[in-house]
Parts: sequence; structure tokens; C-alpha cells
Amino acid sequence: AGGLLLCSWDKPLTNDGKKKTLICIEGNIASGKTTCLDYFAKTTSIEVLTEPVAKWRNVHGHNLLGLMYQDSSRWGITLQTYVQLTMLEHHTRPMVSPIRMMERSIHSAKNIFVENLYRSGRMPEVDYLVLTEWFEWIKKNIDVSVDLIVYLQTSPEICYERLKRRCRKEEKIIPMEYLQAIHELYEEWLVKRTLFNISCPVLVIEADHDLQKMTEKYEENRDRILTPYS
Ligand code: DCP
Repeated sequence: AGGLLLCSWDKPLTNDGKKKTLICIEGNIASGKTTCLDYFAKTTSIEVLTEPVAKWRNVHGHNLLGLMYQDSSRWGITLQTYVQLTMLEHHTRPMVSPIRMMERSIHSAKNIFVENLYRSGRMPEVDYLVLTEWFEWIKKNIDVSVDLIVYLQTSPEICYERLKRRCRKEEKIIPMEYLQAIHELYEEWLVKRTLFNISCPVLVIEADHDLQKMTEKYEENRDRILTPYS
């Protein structure tokens, strides 16, 4: 009923009073990350950072998210360069509490979204390589490490239904195949572990359920998520 821990804890289990902990919530578009973050924001005193999507929709008046969905071959690189910057800003922002929970990460931005644009032929190889060099430089020189990934595992069909229901205007044109591709990449990265190296523990939570049941699941998994660090 609970979640599944996929690998051994290879980072210190407890806070020594100095070390701060970063937990990232990952999952497909409309997988329910916001609900998860809301639950922990309301019921704990940890710091919660939601995805900077408002920024992506208004870069000095330009809606990069909208542009990307209208023409991903042209604007994919533009959005993803900016996403990488805003994620880096989140990872490096001084922490105000011993535990921070963050929506997605610089890692999924690159390993899932950039990877998907490249694999689907909508990002030229040279753009992909430049973003990769930036990403590798960042990982080598700046601490963007993560202590725990909580993966909200959904079926793409459920995400598609939720997406239609919530009606974010930029996302109206997202086809089912896009959610399927993002889902496959998440599974390869976090479950099958065939895509990129992952060095932190992953807690998988099935997230196809309704709001009530999901709240119960977060309640059930609360200690597994927070206790090792408190
Ligand atoms: N996005 C993107 N590239 C990224 C990250 C996100 O193109 N590197 C897009 C996908 C969505 C939008 O940004 O259209 C918002 O992303 P999320 O799926 O993270 O946010 P949601 O609000 O959909 O999350 P949830 O419904 O799980 O709360």
C-alpha cells in the first residue's frame, strides 16, 4: 500500500544540524505534484518550493511556455535554457529550514524534458550538446545534489484526463503521445534506471488515485519521506 524504496540510502540518514536536506517531487505533467507539495506545506514546517512556471509564462512579457507548445522545434531550446536557469536558482537559493521540498529539479529538466525534445527530433543535436555542456559544468561546479526523489508514478491516460480538466491554456494542444513519451523517460530514469546515473534514493508512490486517496498516501508515506532527515 505504501511506496517502494528502490535503492539503498547512500547519504547520511540524519541531519547533523549542519547538513540540509533536499527532497524533489517528480512526475509527469499533471501527475499531482502540486497537491503533494500543498499537503507537506500545510502539515509540516519544511520549506516548499513550487516550480517556477509563472516565470516561464512571463519573461519580460514573453510567454515561453506558450511559445514552446506552439512550435517546440523553434522554442524548445529557448524554454529549456530558461528552465535550467530558474531551476539552478532554486537549487542554490539559501535554505531557510533544515528540509526543503522542491517541485521537479534541474535533473528532470535535462534528463526528461530536454532529452524528450532531442529524441523526438525537435531539438537539433548542436542545441542539445550546448545545453548538455552547461548542465555538466553546473553539476561539476555547483551543488545541485538531491537527497531523495519522490516519484509520483501515474499512467499517461490519467494525466491526460487531469490535463484536460484543469485547462491551462498553453497545454490544450498537448497530445497523449507527449505524455506517453515523458512517462517512458521517467520510468527509464527512475524505475528501470537505464537512463543516466541516479545517485540518490527514489521513493515511488502510485499516483493515479483521487485527491482523498492521495492525501492518505502522503500521510502513510510521511515518515518515510521526512523522518530519515529530521
Ligand atoms: N515543462 C517543460 N519543461 C520542463 C518542465 C516543465 O516544458 N523542463 C512544462 C510542462 C508543463 C508545465 O511546464 O506544461 C508545468 O509543468 P508541470 O507538469 O511540472 O506542472 P504541473 O502544474 O502540471 O504539475 P502537477 O499537475 O503535477 O502539479
